[in-house]
Amino acid sequence: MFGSQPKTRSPEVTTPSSTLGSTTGTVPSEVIIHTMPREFYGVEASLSAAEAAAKAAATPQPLPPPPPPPPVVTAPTPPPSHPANLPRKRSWTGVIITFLVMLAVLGAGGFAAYRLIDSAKQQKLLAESELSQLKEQEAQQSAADVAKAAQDAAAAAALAAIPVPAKDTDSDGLTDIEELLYSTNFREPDTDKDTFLDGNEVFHGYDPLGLAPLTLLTTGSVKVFTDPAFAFTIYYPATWTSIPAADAASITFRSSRQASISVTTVAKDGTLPLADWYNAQQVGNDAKQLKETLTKEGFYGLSSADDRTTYLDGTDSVITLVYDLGARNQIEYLQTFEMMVNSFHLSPKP
Ligand SMILES: [Ca+2]
Ligand SMILES: [Ca+2]
Repeated sequence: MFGSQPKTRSPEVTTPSSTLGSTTGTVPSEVIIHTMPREFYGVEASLSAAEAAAKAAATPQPLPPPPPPPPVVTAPTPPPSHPANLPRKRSWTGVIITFLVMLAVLGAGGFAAYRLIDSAKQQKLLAESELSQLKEQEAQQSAADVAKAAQDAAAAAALAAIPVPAKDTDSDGLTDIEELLYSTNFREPDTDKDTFLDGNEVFHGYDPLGLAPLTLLTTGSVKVFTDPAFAFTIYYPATWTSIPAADAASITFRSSRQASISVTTVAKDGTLPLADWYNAQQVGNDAKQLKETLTKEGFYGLSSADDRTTYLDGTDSVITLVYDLGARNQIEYLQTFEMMVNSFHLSPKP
């Protein structure tokens, strides 16, 4: 080996073959000596002690072997416990008790279900009963509502059928419409300032526009109608129209507002009182429901409660005066009607 046993070899000398024989034992000057590189002979062999120590120090030392792993400590195996899960031996008593408990639970559940179903049935019956009662109440209420609506409608119709007095602005007894007939001031209750109200003057036949003895006739506010058949006279507004009936038994004075006042004459037993005559005219007539009156001309009469019909006793005749409101449901000419009743006059029989 190269390292352990360094060889010490003399340098080889090479000489040319031509000159080798002849020059044995001597070395010519021109001889070339080749030496081997140092590494060829081994470095350690020629190293000094100091170099060897330095090399040894530079050479890495092998690592010490790792320590052995600690021994694995395993938990000690527990001792075998008592086999709790092992099937125990059942006794018949336990089975019977379990069976009885289950039977009791099932019975209680069934009873609860029965009570629940029964309660639901009772509630359903109660709801049906309440619904039936509610429907009956609604039907009764509906019938009552219908009846009440009919009563209200009838009352409204009756109320609408009741005529109302026309407007009288100055409250002098003449409606604003009537004030036009007599050319009075509808805002002045005493137009001529004679301390008599306009309505009162018309009622008695006086002219409300002038001092007495001016009358409605003298001022031209009214005209005189003379009935040819029964020989009576009566005033009527000058602007109204007189319309005799075909049978000449009545005369109608019509206003421009369709209201009218008619006069009808019928014969009567001269000895028969007016009330008896009235009661005999129609079943249900009761003269006690009429009001007695006496005209300015001295005629006894009976007037209806609404003052729009008057029966005058002509002894052997009855003169009926009727104020017809016409299409208007307002009382516009009541004072004029009273004026005409007061003006009625029977001519003496020849
Ligand atoms: Ca008036
Ligand atoms: Ca007056």
